[in-house]
Amino acid sequence: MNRVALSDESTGIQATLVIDLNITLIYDASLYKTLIQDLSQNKNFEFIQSLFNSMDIKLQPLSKNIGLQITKNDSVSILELNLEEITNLFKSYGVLLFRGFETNTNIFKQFSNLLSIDFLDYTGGAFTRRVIDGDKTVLSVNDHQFAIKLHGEMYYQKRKPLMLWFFCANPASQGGETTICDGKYFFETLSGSTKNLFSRNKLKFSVHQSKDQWQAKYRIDDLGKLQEICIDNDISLKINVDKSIDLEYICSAIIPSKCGNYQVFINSLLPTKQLNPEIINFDDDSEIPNDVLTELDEIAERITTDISWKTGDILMIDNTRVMHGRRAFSDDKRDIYIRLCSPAFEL
Ligand SMILES: O=C(O)CCC(=O)C(=O)O
Ligand SMILES: [Fe+2]
Repeated sequence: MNRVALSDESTGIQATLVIDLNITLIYDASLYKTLIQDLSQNKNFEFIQSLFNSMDIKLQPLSKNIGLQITKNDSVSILELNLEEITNLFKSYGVLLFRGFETNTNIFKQFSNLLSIDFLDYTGGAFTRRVIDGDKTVLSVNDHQFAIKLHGEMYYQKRKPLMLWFFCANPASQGGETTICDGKYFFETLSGSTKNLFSRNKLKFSVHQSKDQWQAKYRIDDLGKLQEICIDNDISLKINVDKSIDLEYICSAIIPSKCGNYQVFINSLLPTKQLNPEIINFDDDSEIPNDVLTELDEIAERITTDISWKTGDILMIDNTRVMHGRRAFSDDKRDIYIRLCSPAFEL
């Protein structure tokens, strides 16, 4: 047994963790700070202690900017983890990567079912996704091989998933990392003038769809139903004589955090500019200046964390404050699944 003394000078709280010798704890300043904060709020103490005492688990920051990796070295099931404490870690970190657990698509479903509700089938989504094993709530990631810039999932409509799950059935042989980035840190890194620009101007998505296109996208064929969906999503709808439609959705690129204490840069601006530049402008129809887009790309490159997938990895993302994307890849082996949902707990 090892004993590690933890103390928090500001609160005077002291604690001693008893650690089995077979446990590797990566001590990093930010993790240490979080542990101390958690201890001082009496939050994760029991979980951390029980992890340390009973399981061969390693907790490790995903990068200096974001996330926590929870690595298991033997064959205890991921379904045995303490859900309340996973919830607490998710709330503090915004991203959790579970690695080394014995998983498959079914276990991925079971585990995500334990922590989430309201799984979406991606109706109205921008990309093409395959349904996995006949379950419409387990979908492939976007089926192309190109890089996708950072975005919040479905931030082009009001009804968006608050939480995302990813499962790596098979990694790409090269490239194909999923990227993640803290929207709070992104906001803080913006120049003053860009913060100002996005506070004063909202984004406007303007999309034209033929009758066939909207019927396929929303999986409906009547205009009444389409009207309901648009009202529900704050999307303005114009129906043309040939039954093609024009949609407009206006939203801010910067939103307040769920707790209301900080600002978050999270939106679908970058991939829309990358893939369909003509459909996005500011709401007064002015263009988003190129130097601003360059600034966003530079910040993204600087503060993005890559998830280099290993088979069986499960990734849990807070879609209200963490953006994601992916690096390009060129083989057809990559098989990553996504579930879009809400947390089964208060965020
Ligand atoms: O392929 C990935 O890792 C993520 C792609 C993506 O953003 C998505 O499918 O929503
Ligand atoms: Fe995405």
